Amino acid sequence: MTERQNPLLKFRDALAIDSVSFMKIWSHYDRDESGYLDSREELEALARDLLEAGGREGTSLEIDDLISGFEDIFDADGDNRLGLGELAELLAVEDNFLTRFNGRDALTTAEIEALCAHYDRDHDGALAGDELLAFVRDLLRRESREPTRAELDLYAATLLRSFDTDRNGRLDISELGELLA
Ligand SMILES: [Ca+2]
Ligand SMILES: [Ca+2]
Ligand SMILES: [Ca+2]
Repeated sequence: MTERQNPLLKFRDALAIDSVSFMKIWSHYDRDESGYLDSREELEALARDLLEAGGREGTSLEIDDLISGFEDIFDADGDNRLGLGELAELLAVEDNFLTRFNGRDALTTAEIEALCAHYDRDHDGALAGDELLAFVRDLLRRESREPTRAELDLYAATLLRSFDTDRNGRLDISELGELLA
């Protein structure tokens, strides 16, 4: 049996989880990639890790209580599963980085560099994978609506089709410039 990893431990003392780490956390718990934390197994893994990050080895009663808590408090639309936005509320993810650019049509070069640096967690000079999804999620949330995972994937693919001019599957600074300048 492989050792279970708890991605939440890393953030035990953090004030907020950054948006790219949040996308990685999401992928960790949505094991069947359904776009929701919807099975007992997924919710239980999340509950157990949350208790562990709080310094407790949860009993099955505590885990059950916490899962009911998810449903009572965080399942805002009452569909008995957690969507992307609902988990973001639960985990206290950082504020949307892009709100600082609200009302602006074009960004300056310095602003585009700052934006790229914010999402480019592996410092390779481009946004790809979870970095790109986190950026897209924040873009779509500027319309003050939480996108679904399916919408994120679709929109990320659309952006790549339009702006990934060298077709390497990632958006670098100059490509982001085409999008945002
Ligand atoms: Ca799922
Ligand atoms: Ca990167
Ligand atoms: Ca590219």
